[in-house]
Amino acid sequence: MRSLLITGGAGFIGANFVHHWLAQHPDDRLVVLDALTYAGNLANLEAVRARPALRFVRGDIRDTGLVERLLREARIDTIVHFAAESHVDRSIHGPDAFIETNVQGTHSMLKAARTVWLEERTVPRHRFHHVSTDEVYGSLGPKDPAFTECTPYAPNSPYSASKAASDHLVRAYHHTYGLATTTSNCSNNYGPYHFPEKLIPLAIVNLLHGRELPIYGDGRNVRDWLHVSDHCRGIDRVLERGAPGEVYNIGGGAECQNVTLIETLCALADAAFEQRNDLARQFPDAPAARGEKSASLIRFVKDRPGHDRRYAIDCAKAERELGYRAEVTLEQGLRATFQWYLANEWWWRAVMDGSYQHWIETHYR
Ligand code: NAD
Ligand code: TDX
Repeated sequence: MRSLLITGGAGFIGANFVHHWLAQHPDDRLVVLDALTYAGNLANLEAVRARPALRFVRGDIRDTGLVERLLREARIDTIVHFAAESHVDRSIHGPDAFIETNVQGTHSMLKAARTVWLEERTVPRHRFHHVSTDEVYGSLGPKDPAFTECTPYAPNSPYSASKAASDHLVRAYHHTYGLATTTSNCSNNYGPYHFPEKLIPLAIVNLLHGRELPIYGDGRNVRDWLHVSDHCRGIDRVLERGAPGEVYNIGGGAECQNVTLIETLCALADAAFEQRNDLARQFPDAPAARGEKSASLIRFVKDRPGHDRRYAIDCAKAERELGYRAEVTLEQGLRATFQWYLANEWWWRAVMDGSYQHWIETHYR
């Protein structure tokens, strides 16, 4: 039985991971530590809130004393570290929070783990798993081979630079102090509970409201899309089979240009409105409610500064050493994600206007 501390467990991937872990490892205990920034929402954990195995603590990963206390109190043996500032556009407008949370916050987590696990020796075995990104490897040309774990780091945005710094700190704590760390660098996730500022959920919510679909630059930038359920399975494999000190790339094997991705979502919306009359009543401002093409909302807008052209992940190492393989195709995943947003309007409305947060704070103080 494991006792896990999951940082950022009220965010998009962290919450999906909490759902995954509770379903796959029902005997384990989980503590979620999350500051509930704009990106963290207890609504993401609503379906599992009553589970006795789950404890939620609102707090900041930079509070090293708090992290140490949690590690001792719950005899945590496994940290899965998701907490971060994660949106590239926000990092361009305000990099400070990215340095504070992603660099200083990760260092605070490492310091606490070193004190409690290596000095106080509270548990016989431990694992610090750090969740990182393929963006640390920089940008690929159209014919370049995909990123491997040996690709040199070349981060281009304040976000990816802060993640790169955190990866180096994790590596250093393994080599210098012997902390049993693993790191995974994954590609662009999508799926349920994805905050509607990132491309896919933003496009879904906008097209349902008849709002423009902004595509940066020429829209030919390529991302390697990974359904969040595959990412969770990948991290699970790293925890079960990964070796301390190692890094694993986790990808979806689904490269796609942004413009193609948006056109696919538009086609899914058009088909859904054609099949279901009720959708026109639920979302009367959507072009598809009037029988018009959702793609009419596409607008090519000013490019993101320093916009990376292409990401692609080579996950041969994870396949070989962990038995990892992405199971969800991009077509299946986009269809399921679109359906999830249709069925969970309460969720995206609540997280966008913060009303769920207010409700939970007044009811569960
Ligand atoms: P997210 O922005 O949805 O969630 C981040 C969570 O961290 C939120 O719940 C937030 O409240 C919490 N948080 C932020 N600052 C905190 C602090 N100082 N203390 C405690 N909690 C804090 O992010 P996500 O998309 O779920 O990403 C999770 C991790 O995965 C991040 O480390 C990110 O860099 C990495 N990643 C994400 C993607 C992706 O496509 N979303 C891809 C590769 C890697
Ligand atoms: O409105 C938009 N229009 C647009 O063209 C937005 C929000 C994005 N884009 C483009 C920029 C990217 O090429 O779409 C692509 C995807 O953008 P994001 O959803 O912002 O993701 P990205 O910048 O690729 O970073 C994501 O994947 C790697 C996550 O946000 C990171 O946390 C992760 O590390």
